[in-house]
Amino acid sequence: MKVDAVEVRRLRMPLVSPFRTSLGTETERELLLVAALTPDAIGWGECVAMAEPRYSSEYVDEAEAVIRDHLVPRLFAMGDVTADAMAPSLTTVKGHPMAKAALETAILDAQLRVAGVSLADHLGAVRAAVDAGVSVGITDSIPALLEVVAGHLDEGYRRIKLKIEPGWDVEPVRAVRERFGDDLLLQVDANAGYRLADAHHLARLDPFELLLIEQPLADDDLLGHAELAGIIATPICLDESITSAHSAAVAIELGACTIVNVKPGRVGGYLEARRIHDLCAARGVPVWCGGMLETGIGRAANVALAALPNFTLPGDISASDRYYVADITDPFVLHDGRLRVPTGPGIGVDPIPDVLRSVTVSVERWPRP
Ligand code: OSB
Ligand code: MG
Repeated sequence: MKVDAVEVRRLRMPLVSPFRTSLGTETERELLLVAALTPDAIGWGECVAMAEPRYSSEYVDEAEAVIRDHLVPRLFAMGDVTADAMAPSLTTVKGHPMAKAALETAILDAQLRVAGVSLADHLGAVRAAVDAGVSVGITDSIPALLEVVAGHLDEGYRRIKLKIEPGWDVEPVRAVRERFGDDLLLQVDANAGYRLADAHHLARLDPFELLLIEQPLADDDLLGHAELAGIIATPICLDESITSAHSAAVAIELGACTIVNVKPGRVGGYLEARRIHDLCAARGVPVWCGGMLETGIGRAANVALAALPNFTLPGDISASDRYYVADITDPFVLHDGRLRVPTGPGIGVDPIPDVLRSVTVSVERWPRP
């Protein structure tokens, strides 16, 4: 495939409500959208880097610079571009998986649109709809939390994830369990907010039969997670620690986790995400699809990924209105607690030009030299 130009636009979209985690509070989403302009199709990829490097080292300003100065020149040097050849062609740039994932996804989308194949089919999806979970931020009080959770359950969400941090863990979990009962699928996410010395405190979550605890310890502390797994009964799931299929294999081998959160941006793209899915399936480790407050563009691709067979737990894949008043695509909506997997070619959705224009703060375009 020939790529005539790459366009990167920066969007700024207010969130419907502030999202507080152990990392900080987000009130708006600033993000990059990558478009690959080819003779026969435009392909789209969303870069999930956030405005500040709190979740991982990547952030919007540097992702834009890396795409412009290091990734796009390598893309044009490829001549004939295919999605499969992208990652090998970008290995001389270390790191920056979110920037790489956005560009690879734009290429993959364009390629699949030309071939008339949906991303879901290309990846090996086996479901027409995926269970929707929702990630609930830290609130000012337990009554406020119960109100937010009750609202999401009324909407039909099939799983609740509570963000936790030291000082906001056992009591909110107890309150949600007591109010909504033992059948609620409930899990927590610490975003690396604890230390191994907190192990006995985290064991106090054991009686609440959580599906999992996500990333309790530091990103690089696989041995700590393995040790923690021997102390707490709640299954450990890793998010930040898993950066590739290789790191997933190591984490599983060490006993650092028994469940994996797959975020395509964190691992460099949907092709690596599928490799992690396959590797985990072969080892009997369930996976689920994480989220990064995506717009409809990133969400469409995540929904396709979550339709693969070993995505057996509900993902952080919520309806558009949980994040944005007006999404840049037709909104994803809940149908009986599920989101439908797009069936059109590529990611199966397109930005709505007027909405896209209204949230765009800048556009850069680099033609093939
Ligand atoms: O840790 O899973 C996380 C959002 C931004 C950064 C990190 C995380 C999250 C979420 C939200 O939990 C998931 C979503 O998009 O709904
Ligand atoms: Mg997480």
